[in-house]
Parts: sequence; C-alpha cells; structure tokens
Amino acid sequence: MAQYTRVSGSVGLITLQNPPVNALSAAVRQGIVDTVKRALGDPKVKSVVICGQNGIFCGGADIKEFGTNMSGPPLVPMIHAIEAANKPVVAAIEGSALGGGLELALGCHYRIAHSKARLGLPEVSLGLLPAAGGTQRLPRLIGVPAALDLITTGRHVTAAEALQLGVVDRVAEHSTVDAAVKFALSVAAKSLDARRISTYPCPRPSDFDALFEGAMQKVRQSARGAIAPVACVQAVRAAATRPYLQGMEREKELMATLFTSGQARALQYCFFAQRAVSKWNMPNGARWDTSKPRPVHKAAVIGLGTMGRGIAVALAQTGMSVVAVETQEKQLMEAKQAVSGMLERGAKRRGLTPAALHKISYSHDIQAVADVDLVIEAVFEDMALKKKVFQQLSAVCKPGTFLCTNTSALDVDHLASQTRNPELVVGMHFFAPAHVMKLLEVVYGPQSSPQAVATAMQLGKKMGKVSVAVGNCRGFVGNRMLKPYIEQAFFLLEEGATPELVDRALEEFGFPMGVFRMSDLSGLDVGWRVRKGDGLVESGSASGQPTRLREGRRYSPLGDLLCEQGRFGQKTGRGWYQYDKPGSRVARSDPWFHSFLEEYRARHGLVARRIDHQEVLERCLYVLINEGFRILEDGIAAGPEDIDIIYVFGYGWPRHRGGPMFYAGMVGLATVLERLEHYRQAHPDVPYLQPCSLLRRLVASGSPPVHRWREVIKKLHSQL
Ligand code: 3H9
Repeated sequence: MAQYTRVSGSVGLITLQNPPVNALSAAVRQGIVDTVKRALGDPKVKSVVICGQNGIFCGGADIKEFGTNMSGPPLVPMIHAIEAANKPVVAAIEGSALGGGLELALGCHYRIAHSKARLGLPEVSLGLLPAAGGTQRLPRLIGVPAALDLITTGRHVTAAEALQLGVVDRVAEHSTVDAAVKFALSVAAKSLDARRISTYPCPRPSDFDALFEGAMQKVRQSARGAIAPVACVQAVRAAATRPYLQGMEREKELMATLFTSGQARALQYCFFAQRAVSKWNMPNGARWDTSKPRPVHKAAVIGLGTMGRGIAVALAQTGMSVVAVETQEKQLMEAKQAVSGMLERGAKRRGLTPAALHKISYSHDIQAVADVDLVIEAVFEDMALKKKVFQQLSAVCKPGTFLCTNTSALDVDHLASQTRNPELVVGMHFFAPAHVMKLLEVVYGPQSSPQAVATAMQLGKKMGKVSVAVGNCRGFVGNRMLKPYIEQAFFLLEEGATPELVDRALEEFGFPMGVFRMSDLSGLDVGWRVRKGDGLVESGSASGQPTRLREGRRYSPLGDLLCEQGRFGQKTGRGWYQYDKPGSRVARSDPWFHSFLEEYRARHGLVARRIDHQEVLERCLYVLINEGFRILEDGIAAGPEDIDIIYVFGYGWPRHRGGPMFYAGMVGLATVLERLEHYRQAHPDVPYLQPCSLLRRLVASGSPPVHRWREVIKKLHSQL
C-alpha cells in the first residue's frame, strides 16, 4: 500500500499504491507510517520523497471508509510526524493532490508538482472540511483570502496557479519523481526550521473583520442551506485567530459536526451516484462495459434556435468538426453571430484562443450533413416537423450515422420509426443553455443499439456533461417528474397560496428558484403549447370560465388564463410576477395577479385557506418523488441514482439533500407514503397523489436504504 525503496544512494522513495487514485485507506495510512519510520531510521537516507503510483499523487481520504468503523492510524498525527521529521520530505505531485492528499503534501517540507497536475481541497463538496490540518496550514502558507477561496469553493487549481499562490515550490515539465529526487538530494543538509508550515504565523489581513463577514455572507448566499461552506469559513477564521494547536482543535470540532450530518451523507452519495450513472445498463441486458462506442469525428446540429446554438458550441468545444444547419436564412445569420460570440466569450474565460470558431461550418441545406458521424436534431418541438427531418436525415446521411433528437418530451421511438435504421436513433436531451448545463439525458428506445447508446454517452462525456441513460416515455425522467410537481403548485394557488409563498418554501429548501420564478424564466407559453397539443386547454377559457376537471382529473387552467392575457413570463415582462420591462430578471410581486387570483377563486367557489411551507414541500416534493418511484417501477430509470443525478444536475435540486429519491429515504419512506395517502384522501381527483406500488413495497420490506432498492425493483420486475 506504500512501497519503500532507496534511490540515488540517499533518498528514501515512498510510493503510495492504492489504485485508482491512491486514496488514503487504513492500509495506505499504515503503509505511510511504516515507511516514513523506516526512512527516518535509516542512517543512509538523508532525504525522503513521497509520490503516488500510476501518475497520480493522491485523491485524498478514502471516501468509501466514511460511515464505516474507521480503523488504522489517523491522518492528523501521521502528517504531524512527517512535518516534524528531521530529514527533508518532498512531495512529488503528479495527476491530482486532493483533499487529504494535498494535506499530506502540506505536511511535507517541499512540494514539486507536474505542470499538468491539479491540486485542491474539495472536502466542502462532500459536506466536510479539510480536517487533516488543511484549514490551518493552507492559510499560513498562502494567506487567508486565497485559502478561503480554495477551501470554501473546493475548486481545483492547476500547477501554474498553485505555484503562483505558493502552494507548491516548483513545477516540473517532465518526470516529477526524478525532479523531486534531484531536489531532495540538493536540500538534504539544509535546515528545516523554516519549512514546517504549522509553525508559520497566520498572516492577519488589515480588513480582517470585513473579510470574514464578506466570506460568510457569500457562502451563506451561494450555499443555499449547505452547512459545510459555513464551517469552512469558521475553521479558517480559527487559523487566523488562534495558535496552531488550538486551531486544530477547532477544525476537529467542526469536522465532528459535519461528519455525521445528513448533508455529508447526501453529498457523498452524490459523489458515488455521479460515477455510478456512467455505468449504464439497458433492460435488454446491454451494458456500459460490453458496448463499444464508435468515434465521432464530425457531427451536425439541425436547427439553430436557442438549444441548437448551445449544442453547436458544446460540440465545437470538444475540438471536433461541426456542421450547423438552419434552413431559414435570417435565423442562420443570427445564429452564426450568436455562436461565434459564445465561443469567443468561452475561450476568453478560459484564457484560450477561440480555435473552436473554425470548427463550425454553416449551411441552410440539410445535404451538408451527408458525411457526418452523428447528427443532433434540435428543431422546434413539433412532432410533424421532427418526423420530416428524420425522414430527410435517413435519406441524406451516410450509412451508419447516428441520428439523435434533442426533444424534451416527444416519442423517440416514433421518430426512430421514420428512419431506415431505427437502431441508430437515440434521444440526446440537453438542458438550456446547452453549452453550460451539465446534464444530458440519453434516451434509448427498444430498438436503439447498445452502440448508439454508448456513442451518445461517450460524446456527452467529451462535451463535459454528466450523462444519464434512460428509457423512452413522455418527458423521459426529468420532465415527467416535473409535471405533477408543477401541477401541485398550481393547485396550491387555487387553495390559498401565492406564488411568493410557494417559491419561498422551495427556495428555503434549497432550489435556486421556486416553481413560479422558474416558470417565468422559461416561459409560460412552453407548457401552454404542450397542453393545447394535448387538448387540455378549453376554448372557453378566454371568458374566464374554464372548468377545473379534465376526464375526471383535477386540472388548473391558471397558466392557460395568464397565457391568454399574453403573460408569458420574463420575456413579456409579466407572468406570475411582474418585471420592470420585458427581458428583465428581477421578479416583483404583482398586485394585478393577486386580485386576479382572488377573483378566480371566487368565480370557482374556492375558499382560500392558510397554507404553510410544510404543506408546500410535502405536496410538491412528495408527488415528484412518487412519480420517481413509478419511473423505477416502469424501468425507465435503472436505479434511484439515475433520477437523483438528473435532478441535481438538471433541475436545481439542492445537492446537499442528495436528489429526490435519496431525500425520500432520509425523510423516511413510511412518512412519504403516509403523507401521500393523506393528501390523496383530501384530493381524490388527483391521481398523481396515489402512492406508487413500489413505494408501498419498499415500506412493506422495512424501508431499505437507497443502495438496496435495486434488489426490490428487480424482484418486482421479475414478478411482472
Ligand atoms: C478527505 O480527504 C478528508 C480529509 O480532509 C481528511 C479527513 C480527516 N476515495 O472520479 P473518477 C474512486 S475527503 C475513494 O471516475 P477521474 C471513484 O469512486 C476526500 N474512492 O476518476 C471511482 O471509483 P469507480 C477528498 C475514490 O480520473 C474511481 O476512484 N478528495 C476517491 O475522473 C475513479 O474516480 C476528493 O474529494 C476517494 N477519495 O478523477 C477527491 N476518489 O471506478 C475525489 C475517487 O468504482 N476524487 N475514487 O467508479 C476526485 O475528484 C476524482 O476521483 C479524481 C480522479 C480527480 C481524483
């Protein structure tokens, strides 16, 4: 777990060996303790180098050990022993030095990093803080403001930035271990008095109070209820106000609170869930590890509206050639300008030249896609139009071209049936803005080939997306679950709530935006068009007298009524809220809407009652979760992790609550079931509130933890 050799006559070389990331498991920690002792006790050894095998220094503490009975030597005294050594210890950092890995390096007397290495203290994203001295040593080394930034955001820095900040002493271009050994030889006889970071005074900035107040305000605003960023600020404050050992005590104390918190559990679940979703499998048995993707060298986007433009940017940024097709000349010219602007701004942000600009060619002729490997259709959300495009693509493209649709809800199988090779068709559902949002739903139908799914998943990864493979149904996973959630929000308005109350409850829960502010942002007309297509919007609604039932189910026409008045949200300056002008983003309460709502209730004989945050959360979230259970039951998502990752990356579900399905487990499945039953009784005309049989079955089998749900689902499927 830590290999020891003597090299160049007098350098003790310790190599961490725990693939894939050399995490500091109990065995690795024991290995370090033993090998350091051996090196320090060997009179022939004058200096020591610590490195990691396979080009990676260390990915930090072993996250899999958290929540178990942790054994083995603890990190803090292990790092202290290295720092206290009387022989110079040099960290040779290749690949990554993260979390406990960087803390180990900070305990060394010197740090040399490869130019491609990344360093950081990402504990905050796991609901923790760097508790192996990271919060105490880093501010002493690089100053309080820079340490606050790295520790509260968890961001990884490049070797160049680490050198500039003073985190590392040197950057190596070639073999870091060779460079470190050479360096270790050169410092063997030097005094270590000035190299032990824990002995440094922590620089106290002149604007100390304002700095910490500002930092606290910033994390409270962006953390949306997450507690770890706040604890990180408190720990760094202790570094700046207390002697080192007392600071370490504070770090330990704060870590103890975080370590057992539900938030840390949720965030660590998200870490593993994000990796689990890349290991996709389909109901027909096709899997990620047996399906080989085909390389995509050239891709095309059809339709250059908002989504198509973002997709073109995301594709071009991978470095591949992109053909962007838009049949309307005016739209094509506008898109060309917009895409170039996005690529230029993106390159500027990353300090690069916009090379991707030259990767895109534009055409108004669909024939231009004849030689591409993969096409993503992103035309207007209209089945007839999409069908036509797929028929054309099937005729124009070279054999074997994958045909993907960016539809957000339409039937992928139906589109596949328009082509000669339905096995080459999958959905690639991006989220707006497509070059920014991380989520990609890869939608397979019964005929989609494993290779088509593998290729779309791999392309998503290349584009920097978190891709989740899901089955085909109306709205797939994300939008299917959103429907009952939005519906409940409308019903709550009818029963006495306001958009402000509903949004506040959801934002306090941790969503960046409540349902109504989100609806104003994305445009009320989008859902209106869908409801019209479904025949739900009644022609008499202009008179304000639409009924509130459709085929025996409760229906709220509130959204339709606003649309009829031209209130489409931010773009028209009016929606559920009012805005200073069309396009403005600051939502203000709208007295017009409040009196409209009162009149509406009066007209329908609805008596407003007091609704509290608890009811808003239970009604909106539990109904969404219930639909998640139906999705699992239907086999549309392979496991709860897929749903949770979709919600965390695509729908603003607060990551520190782990995603809707994980959250249901935290609340208690029996509680979710009981509340759904309660609301179903109160609202018998709302079928979405009917608890799903999978939920009942899980409760009946003792509410197993989320990682064991798949067993119950498998049993359920085998009985169907
Ligand atoms: C900490 O250090 C606390 C301390 O302050 C002290 C407390 C006292 N442990 O991401 P990948 C697995 S907290 C266990 O796909 P990449 C991962 O699950 C820790 N397992 O590779 C995956 O497994 P599988 C702070 C880990 O090349 C496999 O390794 N550290 C750990 O894209 C490959 O991972 C962090 O937060 C771990 N620490 O990226 C760093 N790390 O193959 C977390 C990874 O079964 N890690 N695995 O799915 C990372 O950010 C990335 O893994 C890294 C490599 C950048 C290192």
